[in-house]
Amino acid sequence: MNRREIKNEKGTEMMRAIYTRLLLPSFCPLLFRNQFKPTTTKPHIKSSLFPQIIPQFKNSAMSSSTTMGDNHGEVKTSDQIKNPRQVVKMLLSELQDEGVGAKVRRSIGRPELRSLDPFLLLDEFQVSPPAGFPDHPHRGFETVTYMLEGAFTHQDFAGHKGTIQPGDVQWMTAGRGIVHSEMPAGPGVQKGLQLWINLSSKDKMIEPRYQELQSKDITEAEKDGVFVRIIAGEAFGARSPVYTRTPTLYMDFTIQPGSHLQLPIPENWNSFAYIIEGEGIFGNENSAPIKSHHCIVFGSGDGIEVWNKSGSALRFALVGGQPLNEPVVQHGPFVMNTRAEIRQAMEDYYMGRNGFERAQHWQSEQ
Ligand code: FJE
Ligand code: FE
Repeated sequence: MNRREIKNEKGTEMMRAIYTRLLLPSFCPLLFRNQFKPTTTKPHIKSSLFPQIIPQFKNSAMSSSTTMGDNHGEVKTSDQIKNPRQVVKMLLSELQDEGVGAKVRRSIGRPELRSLDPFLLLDEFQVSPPAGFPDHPHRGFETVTYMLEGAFTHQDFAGHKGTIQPGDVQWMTAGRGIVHSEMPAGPGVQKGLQLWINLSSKDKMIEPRYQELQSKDITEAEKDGVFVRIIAGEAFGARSPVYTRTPTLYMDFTIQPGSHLQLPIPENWNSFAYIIEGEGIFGNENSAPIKSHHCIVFGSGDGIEVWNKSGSALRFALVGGQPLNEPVVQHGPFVMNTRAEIRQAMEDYYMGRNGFERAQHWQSEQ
């Protein structure tokens, strides 16, 4: 009996209560509904993104009670750093199973780095067909997918469809609810980064929205051997058109051997770097170089400094964001402020309400 039939035949309040209290907590295997399609053969699912409900309170490496002004006004234009941020944590992301047959290197979102307010998860994904991330929901945050190699096709329950190519970015504000599939668009390994950014309590239930930037539309800048692709925020006097509801900066830097970067980051923001390729020296010029697949968390300060003293190019993503300083209660792809709101999200998803209406009859084509 499917969800629709349950709803039609026994749609009483009592059934609803039994359904949400007793059945929902064990619904993890139903997250990727497509795996039960009779026409496709999909590998076994291991859903480590559906753990216990974990309440989190201001657990970032650093937090501040200062509130910032408007979204885009606070980035300093001068590159003078007076108080460089030091490395406070470093984490090597190791391959793990995710989605259906897919592999990800997770850094933020692992037990060692549960979250870094406002960031909830960072996955470097490597996926070959038929693996992928079939039909699944989101509520309460944004996902930012940045393609590094190959292509990924996205389809959602509102008819939104698209394929992102290398260098393209999809900035998806799930808000009150999205159900979608994210699958490799071609043969072989497709690689990228997916970042989850939390939304403040006032924004969690907004209408879903997409901002899609093709590689050719991403602002690029270069200065003294440092090349940057600006996905969000501002660097070297250039700015991205992306609107970040939770104030965020996201850069893809390539530093040539012998070059040095200084970049201001608003004082009370949290920030981290993720090394895509090569090795670099972060924070203190005399520290040991850090290699690819490491996530580097910065402490407080007014900006970052990075040196490339190796013989080959260093490429890393640099991300910063204004902490929300709100309670975080996460249950897999639902991220809210309270347990009651998580229960509500699960109920809405299963009953097809409050933004999940179209979930009832939709299935992706892939
Ligand atoms: C998932 C909820 C999810 N990492 N990296 C639960 F949203 C996902 C999920 C992803 C994902 C998708 C892409 Cl394209 C890249 C990702 C998690 O879709 F895997 C689980 N278990
Ligand atoms: Fe998703």
